[in-house]
Amino acid sequence: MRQPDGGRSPLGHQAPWPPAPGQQVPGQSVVSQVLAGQAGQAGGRDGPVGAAGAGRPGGLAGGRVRVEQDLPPGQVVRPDWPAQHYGRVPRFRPDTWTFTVMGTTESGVEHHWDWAGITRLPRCAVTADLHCVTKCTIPAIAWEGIAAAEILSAAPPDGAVTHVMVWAEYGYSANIGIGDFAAGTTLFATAVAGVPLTPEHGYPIRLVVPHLYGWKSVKWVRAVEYLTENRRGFWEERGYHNSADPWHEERFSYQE
Ligand SMILES: Nc1nc2c(c(=O)[nH]1)N[C@H]1C(S)=C(S)[C@@H](COP(=O)(O)O)O[C@H]1N2
Ligand SMILES: [Mo]
Repeated sequence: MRQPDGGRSPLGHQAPWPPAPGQQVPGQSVVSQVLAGQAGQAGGRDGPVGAAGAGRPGGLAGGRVRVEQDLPPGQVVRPDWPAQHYGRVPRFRPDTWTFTVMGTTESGVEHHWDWAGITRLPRCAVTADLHCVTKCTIPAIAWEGIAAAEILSAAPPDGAVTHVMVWAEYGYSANIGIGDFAAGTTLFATAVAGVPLTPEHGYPIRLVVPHLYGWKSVKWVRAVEYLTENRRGFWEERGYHNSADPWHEERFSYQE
């Protein structure tokens, strides 16, 4: 198993890894940063982020044997599944909850679904690893939900759209290219292995983009905004990479 390498980037710079105590990293809440400072460590698979961890509904699919090449560089498998996010877990209010597609739609108008409408959309399943930029990988999560491509056909973007911003409760956001959004493995997950998402993992619905670092997999999604230019989201504005390809270790914005 490959171990964290001290953060040597593809460009040969020394990345700010491990982060200094108190430094914000995607996946660490304010609370876990405080604990990190107290424990004298931050992030990583043995870090205090996992201390608040929930149970793992998924499990390794079929006792799969993992070879090192399965993992993006610098990642370490973590068999449990702690929730990782910034801030608090929002409460789902089904009566007022809406899912909006806005921005540069083909028709020029916004699309809205209520929760009942979302649950009527065709469903799909994708089993994939989740790679957090804090270097832990949660293997083989059996996601179920609605393909992002389904949203694209139900609420088509204008031909000029190049990126989407995915918005969550409390203003969290992440930007991805329209091609990443349209990819066959990108979905809005509502369940794992037949069980609805837990609140910590994004209930009632979250984006999953398995081929990008985890901060792009926005939990508690409320809106998708079609963009005709690339605009940075929450972590992308705070020193993290705009593209976030884990196979190329696109962790930090200085690498761009
Ligand atoms: N709304 C929201 N979504 C979020 C985050 C967040 O802070 N807020 N954290 C991201 C990060 S950094 C990761 S690694 C994954 C973790 O998902 P998990 O907690 O289900 O493992 O959620 C992502 N989605
Ligand atoms: Mo993360």
